[in-house]
Amino acid sequence: MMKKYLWSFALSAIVLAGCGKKEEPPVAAPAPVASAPAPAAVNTEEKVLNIYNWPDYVPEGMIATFEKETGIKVNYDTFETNEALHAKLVAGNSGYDIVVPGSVFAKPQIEGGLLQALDKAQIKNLGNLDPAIMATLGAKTDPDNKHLVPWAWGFTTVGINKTKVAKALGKTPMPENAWDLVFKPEYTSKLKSCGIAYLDSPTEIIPVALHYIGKDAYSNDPADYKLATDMLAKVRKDVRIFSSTMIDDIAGGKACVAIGWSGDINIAAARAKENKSKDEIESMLPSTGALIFFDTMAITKDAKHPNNAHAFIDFYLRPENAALMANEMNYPTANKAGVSLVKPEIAANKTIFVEADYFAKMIPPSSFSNEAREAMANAYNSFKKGK
Ligand code: N2P
Repeated sequence: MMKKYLWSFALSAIVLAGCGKKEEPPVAAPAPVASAPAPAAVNTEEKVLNIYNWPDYVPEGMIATFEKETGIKVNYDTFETNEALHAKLVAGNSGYDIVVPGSVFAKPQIEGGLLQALDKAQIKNLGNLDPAIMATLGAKTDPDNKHLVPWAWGFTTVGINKTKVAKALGKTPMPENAWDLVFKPEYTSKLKSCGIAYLDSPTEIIPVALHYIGKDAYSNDPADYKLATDMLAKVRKDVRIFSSTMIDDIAGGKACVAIGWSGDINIAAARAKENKSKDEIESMLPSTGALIFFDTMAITKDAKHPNNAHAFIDFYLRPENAALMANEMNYPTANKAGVSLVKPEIAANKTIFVEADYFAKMIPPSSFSNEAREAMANAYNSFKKGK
């Protein structure tokens, strides 16, 4: 029992230490409902909800259950990068009610007025969330937790097809730091034969590269991006795929090593097993740490169905739905009430619910200025073009 929660305490400790506030009080659960409740407001919105989320993030059947229960028809679309979602929000009139940005992007989106404040009275399950995680989000990204509700969290790391990597490396032993497999020419020159894949997004790759060269992963200094891309240029010719279909690429054998997201790598591992592949796929815990992300639900400023959006957020926050997400998508949930419902084999998987000592090494998310993000995109695009 105790052990399960260690990561969340560790998380709040590092993140809060990082911003010089050691004793941030945890966010209080919403006050209990008064004895004479006001009659529930009638939701007169048309029975439609438009959701925009990452692929492979919602358990099968969850949307159908919500639709059946509420009579609300959900249009569920997916995006592959924070950049793609951000561009839609900045353009306006996205048509989406709920979006799920990473916290790194949610911060400028809140500041830019692209997301609306939640009506917490409509989200009675808010108290199920882990106060330590909410305090972290509140301190770094969303003051007073006004806009964001975590969907899941996870980390960007190295995924490998152990069988193929061992074969391609031959006599060269596995490096101590798994990041070497994707960034060090000594390894990439060998692994290119079985396929190296990178996520296809500046804000996924440059921060990891910055971390690898010993810089702040969330540096806002373009000079640092230059150093990161100098390092990346040395391995560019060895990178086969810039991927937006990483699960298939790893499980289907197109890539033997990848920079990817922890849960997706675990999904690929499970899929390979289902397909009776003899290859073993593993999500690594690099010795210098991996990069944590939080993906958060928010309601767009111009949402046409804000009441339906609140109803869905409340539905998702039921402990059993949070546990379903962790069980099926292999990402840890920020829903404390749901943690005890997570299957033992998922709870025990150290690449999903990582142990406290590894947690302490991980790099918590921060954010970038708009100018820095642009400079990063330019650096990334020239890296990708090989120029
Ligand atoms: C989707 C995972 C998204 C994680 N399967 C990165 N934000």
